[in-house]
Amino acid sequence: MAAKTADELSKLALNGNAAKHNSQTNGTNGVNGHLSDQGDSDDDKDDEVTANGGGADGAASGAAKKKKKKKPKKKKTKATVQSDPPRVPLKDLFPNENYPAGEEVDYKDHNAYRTTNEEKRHLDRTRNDFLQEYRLGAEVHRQVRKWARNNIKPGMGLTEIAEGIEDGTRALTGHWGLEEGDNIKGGVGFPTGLSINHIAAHYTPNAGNKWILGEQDVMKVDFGVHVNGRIVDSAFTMSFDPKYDNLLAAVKDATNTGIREAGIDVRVGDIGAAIQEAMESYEVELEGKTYPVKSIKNLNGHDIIQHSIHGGKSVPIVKSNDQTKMEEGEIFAIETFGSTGRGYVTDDLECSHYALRPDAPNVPLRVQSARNLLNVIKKNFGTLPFARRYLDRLGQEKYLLGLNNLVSSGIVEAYPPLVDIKGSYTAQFEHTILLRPTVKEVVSRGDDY
Ligand SMILES: [Co+2]
Repeated sequence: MAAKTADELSKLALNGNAAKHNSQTNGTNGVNGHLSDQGDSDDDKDDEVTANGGGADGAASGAAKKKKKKKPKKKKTKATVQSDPPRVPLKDLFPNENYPAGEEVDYKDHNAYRTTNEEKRHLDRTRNDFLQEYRLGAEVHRQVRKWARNNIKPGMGLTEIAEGIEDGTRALTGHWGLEEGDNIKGGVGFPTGLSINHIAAHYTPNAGNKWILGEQDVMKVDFGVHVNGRIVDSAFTMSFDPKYDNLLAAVKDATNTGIREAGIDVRVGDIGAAIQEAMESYEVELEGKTYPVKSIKNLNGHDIIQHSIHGGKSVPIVKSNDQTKMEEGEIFAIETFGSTGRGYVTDDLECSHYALRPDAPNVPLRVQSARNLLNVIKKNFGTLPFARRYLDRLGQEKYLLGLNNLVSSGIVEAYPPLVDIKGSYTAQFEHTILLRPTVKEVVSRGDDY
């Protein structure tokens, strides 16, 4: 998910909100969610059928009995490879819970000592409670996006695509999110962004959406996985016509530049300058016209804190005087957006993304449906972003009045789609990085991007 630079109007409304977010560095909900041990995958069910089915009836022959003895088969056999579509929980594929590390990068310059420093190594070991959760979430992301990248084709509906990604995420984390509180333990970290062409971010279908992906479309796929509120935020761009290759290459290069420059004590404004330089060294030719690729100047990367996708720090993607430094232990989503348009986004289209604000004011709600809905949101999402579709699947109906009331009361924040000018094309790549005491871990890195 992207962070949009507050414009003057919303700055007023926010009323110093960013500072408040920033001071809140610990998780808000403190849910102790380890993965449930109850296997609920299709896979388990199939095994159940095999184990119980086909047994001999009352007139069992000796042969049948003998056969039974001959097969002291375990009740369940665990899958050792991921299925297609992905439905095997990762705890079955990694029984020792040793999830693969991301790309570990040594710090540079005056921080190079950290790699071998005994004190930092100790700190890394004692503060790594979140590391396995992060690595599990990242492996889920890689396996789900492998399916997505192999299977998403023009002609598919956006709803089908979004549900495919979300069901994969739910199955692999082992959290289908239908029982109260389950989605706070793990599962979908935020709504699946499927933003096409001039739409840069925060578009996901609402109920009844009929949008079909086209051959000439450029689609940003931005989805989140969380385990115990540790959100992996990573995105890529898909296109089906090679004419967009340079646009995608520019943004991939820009994001990798941001990842390379990021580190403890680094000023975010300097990262923005490096990102912009990489991004704007590209151009793209479309229908005989050459377009410079621009960094979208009011979209940013951001820090992530437990259960909150935006912690309060921003990572600009253009040159900036922002002197804010990255610090040890922080987690950042490094995301960049390139555009053939203005390089500036505004709110447009129907909203689908929402999140309970961590600093929600305690105001009396006169609308009954708003009170009920707030209860549902708190119990199922906490401060994690959610989509209208996620309310639908929980059986909520006619909630729009209540939802809008929560937004206007400042309790829930709406994240409407962000668009550049019509006719332009935008692309995005994003990774989550952990600024561990000893190394920078690009936890969501895969062999794809
Ligand atoms: Co993000």
